[in-house]
Amino acid sequence: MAKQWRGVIAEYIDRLDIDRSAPVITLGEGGTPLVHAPVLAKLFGVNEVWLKVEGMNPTGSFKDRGMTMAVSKAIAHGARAVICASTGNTSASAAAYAAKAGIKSVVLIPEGKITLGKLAQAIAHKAHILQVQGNFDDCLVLARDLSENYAVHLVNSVNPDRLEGQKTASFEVFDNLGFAPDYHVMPVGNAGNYSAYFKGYLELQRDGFIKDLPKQLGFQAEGAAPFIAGHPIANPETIATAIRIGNPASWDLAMKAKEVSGGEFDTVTDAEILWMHRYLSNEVGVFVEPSSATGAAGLLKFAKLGKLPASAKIVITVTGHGLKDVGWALKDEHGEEVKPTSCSKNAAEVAELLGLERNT
Ligand code: AN7
Repeated sequence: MAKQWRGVIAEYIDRLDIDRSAPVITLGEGGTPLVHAPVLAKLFGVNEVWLKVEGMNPTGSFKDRGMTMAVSKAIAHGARAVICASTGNTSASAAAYAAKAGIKSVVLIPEGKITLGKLAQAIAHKAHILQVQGNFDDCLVLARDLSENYAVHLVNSVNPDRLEGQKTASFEVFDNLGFAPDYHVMPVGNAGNYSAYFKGYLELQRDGFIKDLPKQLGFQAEGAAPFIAGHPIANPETIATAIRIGNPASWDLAMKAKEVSGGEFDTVTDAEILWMHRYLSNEVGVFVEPSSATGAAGLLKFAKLGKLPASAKIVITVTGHGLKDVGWALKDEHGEEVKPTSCSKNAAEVAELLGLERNT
């Protein structure tokens, strides 16, 4: 019988801050594909590129790695309910893991600003959903307030259990490649994931597996780029709703990760994000939600600026699945709705329509 991947807690129990005897709430998260992408290496003019495809997690985003830890620990602490603020993916994940654990989930989402796919997930996993009249940052303030004063356990990435679980992605990259990349690139919202990868790589270095840390490049959408502004933003705006965040929760951790790794933060425009979103699905075969294309879009910007050495080996984390936000995929590059062509049931007519040559 083939062995099944057991989820990040069982796979990395020796390297995680959790008791061996603790309850484990898992949906089999982690073990995601590292897809070799020579097409991108050529586009960026570098040696090698791989995509860490985090949309292949159980709820379709990287959040599951942290949620298995956060919900397992919540159960160990006797929690009967979890709460989170979310731009969509955290809420989908929290709702699923709470369902698996048999406890209640409460999710606070910015009114009208999460994708239908993510909302459907929270509904499907029977979350108690509240649309807050405000943005993600307002939702997080409210979630923190409620968890400090009421019997509900916070599972946003300000909870260190989340980052502890998410660091396993660095372990997998090293386990798959046998080395650490020169650069690790990703989108940045709250910078929880950026900080978690750093934690993972730092532990790999401490334990003697790698010599140098990957330089971590983090990209934000131009209209929601507090790290580039150098201060929180009051009204973040971008089509990449997952990263529509103005006051990142992991500010200090991320600044340290950037400095110690020799990394950088920069911005990309919504148009650059949408271009790369299409390119990844058209040319690489990997369908991601727009926000997840932000890292690769930023790398193209860096390539054009001549900032990437030709010898570079690069891993890009694509954070969430394309099916979460299908609206952008259903439009062409001019913004026109794409409709499949109608046809008859006649083979000769269809062959002509397709321009197929007859077999000789
Ligand atoms: C697809 O779900 O913040 O920098 O509430 O869903 O760790 O915040 C999502 C963030 C990147 C940014 N890509 O990660 C939420 C939420 C996707 C995301 C990010 C998010 P962080």
